[in-house]
Amino acid sequence: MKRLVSIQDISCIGKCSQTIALPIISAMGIETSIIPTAVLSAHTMFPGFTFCDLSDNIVSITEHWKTLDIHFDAILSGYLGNISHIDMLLDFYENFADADTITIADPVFADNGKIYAGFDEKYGEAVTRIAGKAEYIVPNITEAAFMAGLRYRSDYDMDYINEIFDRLVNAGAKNIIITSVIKNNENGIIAHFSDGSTFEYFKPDVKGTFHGTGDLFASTFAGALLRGFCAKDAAKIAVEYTSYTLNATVRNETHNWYGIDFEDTIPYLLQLTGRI
Ligand code: PXL
Repeated sequence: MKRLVSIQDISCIGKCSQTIALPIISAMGIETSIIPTAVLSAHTMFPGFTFCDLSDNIVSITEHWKTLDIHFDAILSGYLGNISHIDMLLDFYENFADADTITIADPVFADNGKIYAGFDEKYGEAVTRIAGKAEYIVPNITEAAFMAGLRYRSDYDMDYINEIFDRLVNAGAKNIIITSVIKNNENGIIAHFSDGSTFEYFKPDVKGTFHGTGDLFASTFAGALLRGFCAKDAAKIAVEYTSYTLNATVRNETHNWYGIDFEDTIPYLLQLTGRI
């Protein structure tokens, strides 16, 4: 069985980061190890959330793992909490990313033109260092613009997106998949790969803001890569599954404001990936 390690926070309520990565990637038939970077009482959209930084634990977990004969087929990172966690992730790559380890980084820190509570533009600059090391980065359009040092624009066009790609490639990024791109009332991804090829895939936009959508995309994409799909097919599967889950969430009258109802849609993920 392939093994992935997911490096991101645990939000005890809110359905995001580890509480999405663990069920989704496990359901895809991949052993999912975790390193929690922080424990939050609830994700940062909940007023009054508590935040326990686990930096010391990240170091001790890594030190212990160095004594084990353990190999990761993929390293997936998401919300990291602070700049020192970025250094820890890069250090983790040094120690555990072998020639055949796929590294996927979601530089979670902003959305809809705004930086999340607890982050600032300095974090945006620092997270760009991951772009130079990870094989795949999956920022949303807001994060991609900040990482590229551009002012976020809601009225973007392909020139703006190509400018982001150019700047991120100059910063060392290899394969860039920009998520949450709106084009002709559709929502999807535009990707630029290290071989110079591009790829885009869109589905009808679902109105509203749904938390954890990026985490669902990144987890599905990472899992699909490990199931042997090429990057374009893995991205397409991730868009299909995310869009399907958003629609299912909206239809579910009891859905919560704070997260998406992926629990109901896992059978479809298994179909998409040919497991059932
Ligand atoms: O969904 C991304 C995410 C992950 N973890 C925490 C968050 C967010 C987005 O707000 O607050 C703690």
